Amino acid sequence: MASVVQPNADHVTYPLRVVVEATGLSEHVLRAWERRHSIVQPQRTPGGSRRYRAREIDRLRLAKSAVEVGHRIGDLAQLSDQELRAFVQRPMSAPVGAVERVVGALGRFDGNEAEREIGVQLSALGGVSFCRSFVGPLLERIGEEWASQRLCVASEHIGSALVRSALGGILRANRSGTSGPTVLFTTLAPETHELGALMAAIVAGAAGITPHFLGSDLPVGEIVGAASGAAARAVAVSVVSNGDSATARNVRALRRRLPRSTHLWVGGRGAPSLVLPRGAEVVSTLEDLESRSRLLLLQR
Ligand code: B12
Repeated sequence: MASVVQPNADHVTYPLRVVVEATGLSEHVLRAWERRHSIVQPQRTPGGSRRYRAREIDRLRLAKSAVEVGHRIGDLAQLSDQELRAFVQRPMSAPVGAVERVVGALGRFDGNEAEREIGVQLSALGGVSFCRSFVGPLLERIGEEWASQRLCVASEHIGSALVRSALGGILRANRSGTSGPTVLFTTLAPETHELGALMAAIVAGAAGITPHFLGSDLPVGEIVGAASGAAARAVAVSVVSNGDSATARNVRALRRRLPRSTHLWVGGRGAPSLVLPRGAEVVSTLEDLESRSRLLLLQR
């Protein structure tokens, strides 16, 4: 991609008008990308007008190209320019084929092939995009195939075990280097679906939180004890099964027993159908969780 402005000249800066022209991004989109995602951080004149360096203009053009091939700006903002370039060459449709290949391999009980494909996607996408763009759709497909009896329970179990292992690896690899506030991730008894909580822990960890993953199916008292012992600023529970009255009861008990200053975040596909007590918040998506995590960092 040829640059329209002088490369490597940080002392030369350009006004917004030039950036709009050079990138093809509207002023509105530019401001949104900066405000919400900090994709670049332009300098300001004493009068408050934005001034962009050449490398920032190039970065914006790269980000625009990546968005045009289907990536989400929220997934791109923290990437280096080199990583952005790799994303431009990797259209988002790739994981669709990959999901089908994994499901096919599971149907043949070919765990090696499924594991190989999962590994390819992890190294291509990186931890956070792997969770969002690949694991989410994969579990959805496995669930559909299982519900319509095209995939048996044994195949589903192979898939769950492989995903569990990949997600655990990401969490372990990211463990060092986090110093942000502690958030616990778990599921309340009798919820045994643990993968959503694990994905949430990874995404929050990447946003600067120190995630503690407690596994699944925990009684309220255990979570309260862990929150106190770990001085957690928030507890995030994943609710996947729909309409389980015990889970709803346990969310209420958990809110009652946690200190008021400890946030209680409830996510997962079953969360919107719960009647939540005051002080418990539905955090619907992994993107919402990123925003909550950043807010928590600011409140330190
Ligand atoms: C893997 C799996 C299992 C595995 C779980 C293994 C494990 N180690 O976790 C096992 C075999 C144990 C299992 C058991 C059961 N399962 Co199951 N399972 C699934 C499957 C395929 C994936 C589940 C999963 O992890 N989803 C979690 C994430 C990926 O999805 P999500 O909830 O939409 O979450 C998204 C966001 O909300 C966010 N998120 C999730 N959690 C959180 C938390 C926070 C804080 C935040 C911010 C965000 C967030 O992340 C996701 C991003 O995409 C689903 C299919 C599906 N589509 O989910 C069925 C599914 C959930 N299971 C189902 C059923 C029926 C069962 C069983 C009742 C089956 C049975 N007869 O025994 C049992 C119940 C177990 C129990 N008591 O809890 C149904 C639930 C239907 C319903 N209406 O409740 C589903 C939907 C399958 C289907 N299509 O019918 N299951």
